[in-house]
Amino acid sequence: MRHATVLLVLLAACDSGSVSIDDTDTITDTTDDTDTVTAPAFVDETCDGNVEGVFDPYPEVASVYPIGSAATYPWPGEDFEGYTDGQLIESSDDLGHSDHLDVTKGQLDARYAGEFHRGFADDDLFIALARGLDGQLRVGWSDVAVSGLGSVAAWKPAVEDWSGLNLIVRYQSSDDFYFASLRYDGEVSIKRKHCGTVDVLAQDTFGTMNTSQWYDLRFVAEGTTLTFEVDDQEVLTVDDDTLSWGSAGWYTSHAEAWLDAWSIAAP
Ligand SMILES: [Ca+2]
Ligand SMILES: [Ca+2]
Repeated sequence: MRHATVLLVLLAACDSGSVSIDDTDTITDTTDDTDTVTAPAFVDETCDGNVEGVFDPYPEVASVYPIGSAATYPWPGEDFEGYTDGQLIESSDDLGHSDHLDVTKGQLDARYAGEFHRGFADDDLFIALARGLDGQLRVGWSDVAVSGLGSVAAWKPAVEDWSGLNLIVRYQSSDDFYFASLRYDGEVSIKRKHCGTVDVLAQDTFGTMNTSQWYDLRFVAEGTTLTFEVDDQEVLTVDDDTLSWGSAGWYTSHAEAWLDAWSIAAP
């Protein structure tokens, strides 16, 4: 059944404005399972097969990659100071444009706001992952804190309750990662996407999420504990042992979003 579900999600993603990442509860699995799908090499062999179109930054077997804390494998960070106003940093059309990050959905631009130099993303679905390297090999962070400043300038017409600013940890593929969300509906949540299925691990009421307000977001993975902080306050924590390492970064949905001070550090 998983093949069919993933195919539907991928098909949905082909429509402009559709989002394949979040609560796909309403997707009805109507296809049969007789299609033969050739699965690419995939790091998470616990999943029951994977289809083409899944983005996998770790295409070889997991043992190939340097796995460790962000203390062992640092990432230089992105403060958006080194660009001209309007400069393209990367888009998902060309993942080779910037070496230190991968924009796997949408586009990331540098944009000036007066004296401040920020990142800007305004796609319905935007994902950017830090790309840590050890020699030529992509690093997988185990214990890691991803943090950054985010501000929604305006919501897109397709905004949903769950739209908002999100941070990602332990991203092993576009089907396998954790994300923490500060949401349009005033909720905060920590969710797990594994084998293409999204599950809520923790959720609570945060309060109104204002536009044109900067939020200081931090998502920590340490051992099996995931913790989400907003403006230096812990808002959610939960234990889950499904994913133990991966990349980390930003995900925004249905937002014209300003980003800054993107950091990867030890918890
Ligand atoms: Ca890149
Ligand atoms: Ca900056």
